[in-house]
Amino acid sequence: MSFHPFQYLFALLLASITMTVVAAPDRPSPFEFSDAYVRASVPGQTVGAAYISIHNHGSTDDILIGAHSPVAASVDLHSSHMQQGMAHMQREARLLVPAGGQLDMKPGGIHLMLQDLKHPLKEGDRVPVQLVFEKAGTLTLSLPVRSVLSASGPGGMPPGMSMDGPMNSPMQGSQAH
Ligand SMILES: [Cu+2]
Repeated sequence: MSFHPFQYLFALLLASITMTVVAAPDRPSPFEFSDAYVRASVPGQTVGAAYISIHNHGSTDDILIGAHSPVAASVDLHSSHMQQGMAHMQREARLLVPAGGQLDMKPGGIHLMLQDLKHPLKEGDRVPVQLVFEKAGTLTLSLPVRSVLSASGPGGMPPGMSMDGPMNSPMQGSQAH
């Protein structure tokens, strides 16, 4: 039995996709996680950002109320928004994960802010992140570290709540966390 080369390519592709998927949480939950990663840090960078899309397949709303990671002194829930041409971030105490819906995190939007990184985050590493939900409790995920290339640079954020310069357009939100 022989395989067409494309079948090998397809298998390799599937394997690589599978490897980037978030590890299973440590106990059953109504959630499915996707598009989850931590941004690789650059030398001198003391804050990081992580993104996770949380799909709630359950029949009750839940609320993300906190996060932790051993690689950061603390992890805050943040949202980003544009104000007078500047990207601003603000801390959120509670983020709704609606029943049958999802909470999407992405650059320029909602994200997890990793404060005071304890060591650099390199592409290929995996970072444990705990999510604390009001109802589901604490779930632990293992997120891959990805380097995110952007024309505006890796976005070494100052340890503050606002960006250090205007962005060219809301579509080029990769500079913001
Ligand atoms: Cu932030």
